[in-house]
Amino acid sequence: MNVKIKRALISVSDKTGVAEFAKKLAGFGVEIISTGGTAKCLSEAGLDVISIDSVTGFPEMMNGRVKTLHPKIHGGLLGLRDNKEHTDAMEQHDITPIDLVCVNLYPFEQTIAKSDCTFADAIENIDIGGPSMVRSAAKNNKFVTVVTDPAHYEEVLSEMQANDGCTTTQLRAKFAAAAFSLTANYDAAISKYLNSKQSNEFPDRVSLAMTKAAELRYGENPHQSGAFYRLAKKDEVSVGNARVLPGSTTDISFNNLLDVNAAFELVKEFTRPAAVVVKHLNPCGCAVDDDIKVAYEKAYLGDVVSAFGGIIALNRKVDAELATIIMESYARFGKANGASGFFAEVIIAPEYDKEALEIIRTLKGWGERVRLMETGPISRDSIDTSEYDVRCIVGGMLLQKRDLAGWEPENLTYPTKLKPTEQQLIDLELAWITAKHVKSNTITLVSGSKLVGVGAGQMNRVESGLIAFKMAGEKAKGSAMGSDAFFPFPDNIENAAKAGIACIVQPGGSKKDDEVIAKADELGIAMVFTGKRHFKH
Ligand code: 93A
Repeated sequence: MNVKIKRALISVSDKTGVAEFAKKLAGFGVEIISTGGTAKCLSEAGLDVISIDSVTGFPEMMNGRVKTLHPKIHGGLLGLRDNKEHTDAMEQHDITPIDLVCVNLYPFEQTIAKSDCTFADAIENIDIGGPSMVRSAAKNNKFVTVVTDPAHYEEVLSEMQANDGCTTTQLRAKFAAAAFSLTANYDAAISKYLNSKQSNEFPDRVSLAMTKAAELRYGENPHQSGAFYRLAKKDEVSVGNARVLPGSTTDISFNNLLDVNAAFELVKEFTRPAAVVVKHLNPCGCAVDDDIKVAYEKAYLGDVVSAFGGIIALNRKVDAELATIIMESYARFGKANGASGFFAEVIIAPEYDKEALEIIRTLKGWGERVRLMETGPISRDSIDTSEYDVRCIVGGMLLQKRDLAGWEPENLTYPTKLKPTEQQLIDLELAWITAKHVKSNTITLVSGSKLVGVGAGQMNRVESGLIAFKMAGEKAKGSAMGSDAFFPFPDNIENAAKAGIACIVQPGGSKKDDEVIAKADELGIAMVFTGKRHFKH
């Protein structure tokens, strides 16, 4: 059935070619209704336009959110011209049929593609009235022609030309199908965008339902006061499942708790017997071995000077023998340096033997003062993956998912000519894991499954390297070096070669990787890329 176009509604965002189209429609005697911006464009082109508000009897309102959403419009689009009830209703409510709708929608996808698009911009560019008219017209395509694309203008006009100002059933059906595809795709883009904003990884609101567990001696410094709050309703001081042993001193400080957290987090990484010594949030000793006693000695000897006043973490039970070794290691250092007050601040272990406790607590000087913390079994599996990493800044706090990445052999790549040996890979693993737990910029050096050098918290990586090499001294020779992030320049590799480093593990990904690799090749250093970075701020 051919339908004569007598009245058209034109409302377009993309105004390309619309004035010429409207002029030609007017040439067929078509009356044109139009919305604000489109009406202006058409009037300026010399056309007579009926404004939308004169049809609806309402002004365009709410910044244009409501302009065409009205029964005078949708009745004119949806009313069946061959249904008496419909035509009676149209007559009764003074609704004039609209035979053609020409609409293109607010540019939602173009808007969200802009780099400076805000959420509010995106929402404002969700077209409601346009798709409603398009759907009404497309539903009623038996009588109404829906034009949703400037590319369709010519096709409509040539049909009208050929059919005395009418469109054919086939054309209307074809355009109706195109119209529903358009609105379906439009809604899909909106839903995709809105769903992408629905991150349920992070809570919208963080309520600090924390309980004061203890007031601490002081904060980071004696002129600051400090307290410990914990999430659960327990009035004991603990770090995760590391709790201060009953009978041990509870006089644990603000800085102790920070260091305990750091030491405990590192020792959890290992399956083999491992020992860690932490000072000022960074490990100064860390070693693995088949025997926990040997691991402890190695960790302690890695940096005897820094171990003084440190936090010791072990992932195996402390028995009488291990307790004796720990006590003696500190006594040795004390004697050698004429220190009377030699001590470690805290020991953290899964469990203590009765005899071990006896030995520690009866040691005069610091045995009675050291804080003992017991954790229960320690392993990578005991890491609570659901916890957030929370950091406070003035006036707010930052939440992130914890850095759970470990040593991932399947993700390693070997870019240098020289490949690491089996033994070197074992040391590279330890260099990488310890680097993860050192404040950035980080360089770690490992030799014989023992941390021998650490460059921590420097503002450039070269300086971190120099500190690590100096600290390791002779022990740097033949050692494995870890870097928490890529090398921006090859300078660090040159320094490493001078210090005698044999192999390096780092994430890779620098613009200058090629130069870094070439330098390692030139200097005979084997390098491994992990593909992941471990910044720790
Ligand atoms: O904000 S809307 O969803 N509310 C409406 O009632 C409405 N009617 C048409 N947007 C509406 N439109 C859209 O306005 C059309 O789809 C078209 O994209 C645009 C044309 O506005 P103007 O003629 O003022 O430039």
